[in-house]
Amino acid sequence: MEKTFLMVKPDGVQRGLIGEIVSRFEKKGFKLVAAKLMTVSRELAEAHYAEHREKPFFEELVGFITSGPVFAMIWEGENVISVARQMMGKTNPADAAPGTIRGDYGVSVGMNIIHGSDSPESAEREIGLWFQEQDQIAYDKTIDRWIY
Ligand code: ABT
Ligand code: MG
Repeated sequence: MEKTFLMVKPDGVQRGLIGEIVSRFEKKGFKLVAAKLMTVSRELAEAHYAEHREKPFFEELVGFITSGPVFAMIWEGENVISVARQMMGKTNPADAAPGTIRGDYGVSVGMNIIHGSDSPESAEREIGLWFQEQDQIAYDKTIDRWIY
């Protein structure tokens, strides 16, 4: 089953949106596999955003993601990587449809509340970056037979 890395960014944590965001993915039918509230080191932030290292907004990005605690998660389910991205909405909340997380709660591209892996390759890379193998909990949910 597919897994993705999702993170409530510092703005989402400060605004009290952890529960709301977790609830959306739970209700959708995805399974939470790992989660932790944590502060982000500069080293981890730079590794996470390595693809943006040359971009003009890189410093701002690293500063933002290290500015307060984040809530890091691994979620599992059929097509969870692309479906979670759809549930998050477009990167710029101004373009994100109502009903998506960014569309409902975000205003600016710099503080867009949530991160989600954008491909199977980035999901694998980010899960390895943010979590240890033993952090992942394998368990069955009896409700799954009504979801799949
Ligand atoms: P992330 O989940 O943060 O990776 O966002 P997403 O994948 O939707 O968008 P990308 B393209 O990966 O943007 C990464 C972060 O960079 C910010 N950004 C992006 C800017 O501030 N200015 C820009 O012009 C662009 C293209 C938005 C994303 N995160 N934040 N916060
Ligand atoms: Mg991205």
